[in-house]
Amino acid sequence: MKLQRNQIYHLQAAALPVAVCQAILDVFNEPGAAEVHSPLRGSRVDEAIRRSAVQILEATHWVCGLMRHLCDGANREIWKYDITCLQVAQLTRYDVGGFFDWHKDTEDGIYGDEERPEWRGLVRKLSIIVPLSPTDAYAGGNFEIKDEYGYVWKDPSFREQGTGIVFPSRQLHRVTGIEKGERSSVVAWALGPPLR
Ligand SMILES: O=C(O)CCC(=O)C(=O)O
Repeated sequence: MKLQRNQIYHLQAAALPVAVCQAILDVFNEPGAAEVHSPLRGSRVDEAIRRSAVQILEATHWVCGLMRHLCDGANREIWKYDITCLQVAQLTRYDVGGFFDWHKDTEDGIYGDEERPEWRGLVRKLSIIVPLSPTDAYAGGNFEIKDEYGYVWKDPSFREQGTGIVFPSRQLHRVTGIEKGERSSVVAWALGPPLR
């Protein structure tokens, strides 16, 4: 079967202007150590898997409005998933040695009663990432996506400041180690009813 479009990720060059990237960076003033999450082992800081500083922005934050806009455009073109809401956005800063190893943003788990009412019964469907740092502000720190055949997508556009990158949350992805400088990004997740 031949699919008509690349279903792995959607790219929008200069989705956010440089001034907007800077305005988002200005919001990043309460960084905390990034945690990893797994259904079996819960949430914990584990620097063998992920090393960065993060800050969560609630769904009502203006940054989430922009991320939802990028998500909707990509979703209309490619996946046409039912999306109910944006969960939250997360600002991330990677210093030298910072990275995030291969992971998925969902195991297709459905948010249950222990979660916020607006998330209950929903799953993470799409992840939206925008690199906020200028390309030459860092070395290493490459964002990559792995497909189901193990092929690693290393699109040079993934490094461009302000590019909108949208992909299904169940897709493996990573950020390689920062060798020089600092890289910041904003990530958000779109929730919707489970696929049937
Ligand atoms: O910082 C990035 O570009 C990616 C972050 C990421 O993969 C995540 O938070 O799930």
